[in-house]
Amino acid sequence: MKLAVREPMAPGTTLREKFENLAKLGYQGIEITTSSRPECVEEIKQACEATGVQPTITSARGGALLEARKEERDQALQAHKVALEIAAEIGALGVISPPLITVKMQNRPRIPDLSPLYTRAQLERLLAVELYRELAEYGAQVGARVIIEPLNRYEQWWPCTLAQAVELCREVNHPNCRMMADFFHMNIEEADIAAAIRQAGEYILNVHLADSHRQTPPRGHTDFRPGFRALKDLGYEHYFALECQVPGDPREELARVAEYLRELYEAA
Ligand code: LER
Ligand code: MN
Repeated sequence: MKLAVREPMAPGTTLREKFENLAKLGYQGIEITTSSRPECVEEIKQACEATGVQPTITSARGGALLEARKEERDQALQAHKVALEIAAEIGALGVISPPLITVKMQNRPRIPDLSPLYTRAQLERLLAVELYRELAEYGAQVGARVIIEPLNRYEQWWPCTLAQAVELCREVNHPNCRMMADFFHMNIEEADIAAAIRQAGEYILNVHLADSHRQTPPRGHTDFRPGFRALKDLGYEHYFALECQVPGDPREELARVAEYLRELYEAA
């Protein structure tokens, strides 16, 4: 089991300290979020080389991919391309992309309903397919993937389930367009987490871990074992990244959680 955390969760002030601390605490990877910027690439590469901790994912910074205003979509498209370039340079799999999070969480203007020509849902979908195809093609050129993230209904109208994200990937129909599974969102949206994972199969390139109330496992009531079993059966070989609150002393808690998750995964 390869464990990672999101960059802001790693103890330490500088990137180098964060990488060093993660190595000591039993983590092999880090998802680059605030430092997903071209000027940080050298520092990330050096920290990776010195500690062996691998940057696994980058983030796109700026714009909103499915906003009503074209200039915001263009900005997001460009930001995704930069994040794909950074991912390729630092050896990360690709850029995470929840397509509608920014529009919903920042209360931005949504694509209008143009029925009876096209409904809003149809337009958002058509646009998503076009934009993700362009990004997948760009990803293939530079050597990285766009990784769509389904989120729960309170953070994104769609895609919310793994099946909806798989459907989107199938429509994009490009090997560099894939998706991920987040246990916090799955706990809200999936009827059966293990079945959803089995159906998504090889489309899953990344996993986020948080307990039911978005704190470190096992503080909540999510049973991770059936989902872990499904991932093991699929031969999932990518990272599991913690994305949650870390109560108490972060070093103690992160070390304890790494050990706990490894044991749980082994036994699943
Ligand atoms: C947001 O809730 C989330 O799960 C993040 O991974 C978004 O990038
Ligand atoms: Mn997530």
